[in-house]
Amino acid sequence: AGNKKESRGALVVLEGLDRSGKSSQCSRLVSFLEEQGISAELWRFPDRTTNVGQMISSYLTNTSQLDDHTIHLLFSANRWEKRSLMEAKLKTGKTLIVDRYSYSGVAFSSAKGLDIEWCKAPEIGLLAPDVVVYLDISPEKAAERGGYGGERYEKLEFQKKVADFYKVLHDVSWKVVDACQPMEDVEKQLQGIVLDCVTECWKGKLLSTLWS
Ligand code: Z5A
Ligand code: MG
Repeated sequence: AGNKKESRGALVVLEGLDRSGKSSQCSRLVSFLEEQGISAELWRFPDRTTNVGQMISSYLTNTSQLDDHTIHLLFSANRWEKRSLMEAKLKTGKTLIVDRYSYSGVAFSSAKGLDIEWCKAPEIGLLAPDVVVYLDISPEKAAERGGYGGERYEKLEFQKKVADFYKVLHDVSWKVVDACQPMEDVEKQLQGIVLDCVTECWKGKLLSTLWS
C-alpha cells in the first residue's frame, strides 16, 4: 500500500438529477471516511459563498434574470475560482467529496438548448474527478420525493432533458448507482467505490484534467 502521508487525496464527484440524494450521500460519505481515518472534506457547486456564487444563487432563486450563456459561464467561473485550492488540498492528501461539478454545468445548460461542445469548452483544464458517482433515478421517481422547491430548474419536463444529457456525458470515470434503493444501501455501495478510488490515488494514480 502507498504511504498515506505522501500521497494525494481523491477527487470524488457525485452527480444526478435533483432529489437523487447527492447532498445526503455526500455528507454521510465524509463522516464515513473520517471514521476510517481518511482525511476528507465536503465541497459543493455552486459554491454560493463567493461573489460569483451569490450571483448564481440569486439567479437560481429567480431573484435575477441572466442570459443562458452568461449563467453558464458564471457556473464555470465558480469552479475555476476554486481550482487552485482544490489542487492544493488534494496534494496535501485530502480527499474531496464534491456535490455536483462540470457534468451538472454541461447537462443543465445543454438541456436549455445550448450547444454541448460550447458548454464543455470553459470546463477544459479543470481537474478531472478520479471517480464520478452517478445517482441514477428516473425524473418521475425523483419528483415523487417531493420537496421540489421554487428553484428555477425544478420542473419534471426540464429534468427529463437533463437526464438525457447526463447520458451523453457518461464516460469511463463514471460508476452508476441505483438511487432508488434505501439510503443505507446506496451508502454502502458508495463506500466501496470511494475506498477503491482512494486506494488507487494512494498508489500513485495521477491527477488529470477535463475532458479526458
Ligand atoms: N447547476 C447548474 O445549472 N450548473 C452547474 O454548473 C451546477 C449546478 C454546479 C442548484 O443545485 C442547481 O444548480 C441545480 C443544478 C444547477 N438545479 N436545480 N434545481 P443544488 O445542488 O443546490 O440543488 P439542491 O437544492 O441541493 O438539491 P438537489 O441536488 O436537487 O437534491 P440532492 O442533493 O440530490 O438530494 P438530497 O437533498 O440528498 O435528497 C432529496 C430528498 O430525497 C430528501 O428529502 C431526502 O431525504 C430524500 N432521499 C434521498 N435519498 C433517498 C433514498 N435513497 N430513498 C428515499 N428518499 C431519499
Ligand atoms: Mg443537493
